[in-house]
Amino acid sequence: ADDGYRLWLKYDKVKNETKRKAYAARLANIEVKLEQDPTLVVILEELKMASQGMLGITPKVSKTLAATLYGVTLEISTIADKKPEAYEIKTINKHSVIQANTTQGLLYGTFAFIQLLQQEESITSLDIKSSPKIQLRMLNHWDNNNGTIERGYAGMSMWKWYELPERIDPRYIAYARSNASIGINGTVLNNVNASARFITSEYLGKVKALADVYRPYHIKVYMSVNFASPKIIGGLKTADPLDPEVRAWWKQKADEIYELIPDFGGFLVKANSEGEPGPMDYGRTHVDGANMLAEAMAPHHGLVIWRAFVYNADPNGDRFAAAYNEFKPFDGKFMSNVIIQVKNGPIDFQVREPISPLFGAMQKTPVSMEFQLTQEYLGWATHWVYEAPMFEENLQTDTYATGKGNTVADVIMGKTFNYPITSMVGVANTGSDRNWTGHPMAQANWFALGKLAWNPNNTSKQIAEEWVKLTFNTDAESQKTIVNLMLNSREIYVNYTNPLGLHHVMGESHHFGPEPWVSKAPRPDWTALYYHKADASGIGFDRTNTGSKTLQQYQPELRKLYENVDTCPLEYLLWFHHVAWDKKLSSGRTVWDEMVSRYYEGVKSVEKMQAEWAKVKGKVDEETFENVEARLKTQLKEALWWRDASVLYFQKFSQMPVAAPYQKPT
Ligand code: GCW
Repeated sequence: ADDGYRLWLKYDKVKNETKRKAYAARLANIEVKLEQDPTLVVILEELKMASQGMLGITPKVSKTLAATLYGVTLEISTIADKKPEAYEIKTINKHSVIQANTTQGLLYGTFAFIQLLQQEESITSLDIKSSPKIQLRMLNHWDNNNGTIERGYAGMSMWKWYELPERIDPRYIAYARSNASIGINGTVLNNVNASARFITSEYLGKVKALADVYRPYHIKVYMSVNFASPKIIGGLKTADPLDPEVRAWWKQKADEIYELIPDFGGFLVKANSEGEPGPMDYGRTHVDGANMLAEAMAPHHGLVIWRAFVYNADPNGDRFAAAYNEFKPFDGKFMSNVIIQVKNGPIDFQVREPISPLFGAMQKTPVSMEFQLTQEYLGWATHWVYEAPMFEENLQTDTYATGKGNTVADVIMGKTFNYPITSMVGVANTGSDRNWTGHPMAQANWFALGKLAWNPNNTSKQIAEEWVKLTFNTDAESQKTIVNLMLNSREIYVNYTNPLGLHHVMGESHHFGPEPWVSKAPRPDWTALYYHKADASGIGFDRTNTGSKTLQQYQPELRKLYENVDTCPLEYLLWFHHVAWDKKLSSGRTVWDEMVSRYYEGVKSVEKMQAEWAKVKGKVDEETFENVEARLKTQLKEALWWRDASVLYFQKFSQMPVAAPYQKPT
């Protein structure tokens, strides 16, 4: 049985015998045309593991290999694409040649080559050239030092701080391999709600141990920092970014870190957001705060990644507007080693969000994309939601920043404004669960982040197909079934939870299940009522000129797409409009009937998912089959809960009946 621990790096025996023999002939000999290097060690180890598992052979490694013999050549040489992470895979006579400018490129080329074998592709005439379109491809872990994970649904933290630095858990290496195999080159080890303890000397020694493990895999370590650290652990009276002592403290801290970890990536900062400390506590600005840290990091070429997830608790305001209002005026004011990390949408990782207006607005200061892999608002680890279609939807949205044809993907790739730093981040969905992600299918979301960060124009379909092939060594028909399940899963979840552009109607604080009735919360912009605004007159948040006017933050062309209530795509309707319950929609149904139908069809779709999944019984390993089967039962139960709670609650306002086809209880 497979327990999911190996993720997409399965390396099971290649079933097709002809192919296996052909691969084995090639992998029998490896020619190494480069100097000894720690990355070369892990490359050879990976090739060995892959060969032993898939082909039942152990390659012979040598410095030269006769052209008359079959083999794999690893070579550092100058290739056409000068990017340090680029690689080429070619077939030259009897050799499969993997070439790169650096060992890092070679590492990615090697994984790409192994993945071809895993997918049983032909390798007889390869001509592949690849390099990443984004520089920083990262996971952000929201892990705390007591082992808990904020919004983590797959067990506890995998970093065992109390065992470090002495003991290196084998999982750290498995983690590094998995990330390197999809091109991820950075990891933020701790929660953005950061404990200052992580940058004490005690913890830095532990962080160093992890950095040493990840270095050969070219995964740089970053830390989230608490802005008030100079006070909390430094004994200073203030953390004011303009205070000379504070500035000196951070400089010294940066020096201390780089002394231990010369290739340390940088700091990630959540400041003046949800109660976290920040420069505004001292009447200073985001620029003052970020630049102070940037100055401390600059001599070491370290980065400051400053988050734009900010909002102020104004009961009559529009949280949608906050990040743009706070950051747009500072465009160009940040130091060159600062990047602003923006969540995909304007609110908070909801099941569907329009793009954050900051994409396309910041011309002189680079912004990067923060996606959430952990399914905080997407059914935790019990609902099957493949997130790549959601990411794709945002990445392919045109910002019209400098005219038509400037998608979010273009912006974050640095194409639109020539950003010197580019980055895409996923808030990790990993934990100590044996299969890493709790829901076995959620592994695909981690995989997708790597593939999209490598190339934001990759499609969710391509990625799903590849992941399924790597993960399930099964027949083509079953693969297709699983891919289709994946591709439909997110829209199904939207339908039974937040149809028509509803958002933020989930359970308060824990963010699970429906609670559209929440009217009191520690902050007014945490209640559901603030967002859905359902009343006798209708439902939805008016962000047009008759409402909060926030649509004005978009370029006129994008604004136009959403502004007109009659042409606004139904998926976004309640994001931008307050509409009467009996308003007729383009679907021919009233708002109420459309909502109801989506809730009910959503639930039915989960039943269909169960039926589809049943088809792969015996085609995927039993353990995964049963795991997913059981989770789908929970999903159905919870989908019914969402549907019934939501329909009943909103019916109080609509006072309209549930349409006939949906009146019979399921
Ligand atoms: O979605 C919200 C989460 C918080 C999280 C915050 C953030 C780390 O509910 O738990 O805090 O986002 O992104 O900072």
